[in-house]
Amino acid sequence: MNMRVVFKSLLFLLGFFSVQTKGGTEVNIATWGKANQSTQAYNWYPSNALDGKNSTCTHTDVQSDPWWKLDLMKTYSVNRVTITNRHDCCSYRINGSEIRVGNNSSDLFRNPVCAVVSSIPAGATYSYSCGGMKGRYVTVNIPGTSKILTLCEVEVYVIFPGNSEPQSKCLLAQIRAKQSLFPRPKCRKE
Ligand SMILES: [Ca+2]
Repeated sequence: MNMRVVFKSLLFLLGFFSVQTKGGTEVNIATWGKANQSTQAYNWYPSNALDGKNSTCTHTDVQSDPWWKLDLMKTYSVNRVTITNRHDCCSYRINGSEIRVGNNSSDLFRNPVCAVVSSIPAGATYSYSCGGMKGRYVTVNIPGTSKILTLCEVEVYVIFPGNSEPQSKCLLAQIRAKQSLFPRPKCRKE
C-alpha cells in the first residue's frame, strides 16, 4: 500500500468518525434561502448577508423595528445561527437585536426568539444556539425607534439527517461531500 492510498484512507476514516461522533453533519443552508429586509439604504442589499464576504453588508434606513428575513423555503430544525458584524464602523448598532425562528411569515415578531445579541465586536462572527427550533423563516430584528440593522454575514446551520434533504442533486452532493471530506461543489441558486 503506497503512501497516497494510506493518506486517502485516513481522510475517509476521519470523515466517517466526525459524522459518527456528532450524530450528523452540520450544514449552513442560509444560501439556499431568499433574503428580504424591512427597508434598504444605498445598495446594501438583503442578499449581501449571504454572499460569503464579510466586507459586504445589508443596511436598513433609520426606522422603528428594522428587520432582515431569510425564507428557507421549507421548515427546518435550526441548530444555530451565526452573525458577522460590520467591521468599519457602528458595531454597537447590532446590540439588542433578536434572532427569531418560526413559520409566521407576515408577522415575524410572533416567531419565538432564539437569542438576543448583547454585542458583537466590529468584524467578529458570533454563534447563537437555537437548539433545533423549527421554522421556515430566520429573522433578525432590532426592537425600538431610530434603529439601523446591518448584517455582513448570516449563516444558518441545520443537521442532516434530521431535516428534509433538498431535491437538488447539487445540494445533496454538497452535504455528502461535507460528510466525506471530498471537494464540495458550488451550487447555483435555484
Ligand atoms: Ca456579505
